[in-house]
Amino acid sequence: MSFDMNKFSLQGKVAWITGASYGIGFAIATAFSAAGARIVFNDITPAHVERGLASYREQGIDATGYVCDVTDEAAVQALVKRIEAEVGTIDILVNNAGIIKRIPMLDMSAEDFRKVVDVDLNAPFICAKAVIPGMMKKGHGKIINICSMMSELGRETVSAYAAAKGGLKMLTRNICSEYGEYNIQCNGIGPGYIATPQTAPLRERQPDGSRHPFDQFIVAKTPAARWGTPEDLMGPALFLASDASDFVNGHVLYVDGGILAYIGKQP
Ligand code: NAP
Ligand code: GCO
Repeated sequence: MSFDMNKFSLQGKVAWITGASYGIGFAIATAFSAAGARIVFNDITPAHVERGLASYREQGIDATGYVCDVTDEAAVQALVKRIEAEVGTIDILVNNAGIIKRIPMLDMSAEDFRKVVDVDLNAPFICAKAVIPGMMKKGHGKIINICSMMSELGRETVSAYAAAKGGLKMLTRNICSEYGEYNIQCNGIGPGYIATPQTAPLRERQPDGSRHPFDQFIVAKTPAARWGTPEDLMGPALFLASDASDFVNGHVLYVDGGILAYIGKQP
């Protein structure tokens, strides 16, 4: 018995990472490019797509960027057809685009709740539904949903986000159940607390120069005793996008420095 390291290669594969102009999606796309994949990404505004293209070029990555709101099913269906015509059939989809609104539930409007669920749960459904037919024709496919610790835990002010990310864990399991027989693997990645623009408000220095209380809380709750970085997600994402994980399906891989396993350091 031997192991072919090429199982970790993405050579010749087309990978679409949604909302990947920066942050976690950009890091995952960078790892996929290093493994040989053709990178496709989208963002809502032309300015962010242009900024993303410039960032990819700085990394030596010839990415293809499109303007598309992932909550718009007609736009997503049209985008997938355009990607298939201009780049190739999508082998790997990473449902990365996401938003959060930190509002106490009693103060949160139903409209705001729906907006978060629309981007964080409905959109992954829309994008997966758009790419699966092409994957079925090719006889293989990888879908990676970017879940969250909030797929498992709640906390104050993130009711919509936790509901969406909990639903995304179950959508991941359902896509596995419904399309596993077509050699399509659908798994999740559950990042812990990662230093990106999305969590910047939780790490802001206080007026007196001290660290944000939530920053101190997270570092005390994490065995790794630090915030994660987008780079921490590169290897786990590459594993789930590669042939090396062909018998892994319906799983959520938590990349959280151990926070979900730890009761927390005594104050
Ligand atoms: P981020 O810095 O806020 O970036 C989110 C990206 O998604 C942005 O490029 C944003 O584009 C894009 N986006 C938002 N709504 C969109 C839409 N309707 N259509 C297309 N693109 C859209 O977030 P991040 O921290 O990198 O997080 C990426 C993913 O990881 C999210 O799903 C998030 O929930 C998840 N996550 C993050 C953490 C963390 O600690 N950071 C932990 C666990 C999970 P614009 O800039 O144009 O708005
Ligand atoms: C928050 C954070 C978290 C992280 C992440 C944790 O307000 O608690 O934004 O939701 O983004 O999802 O896994």
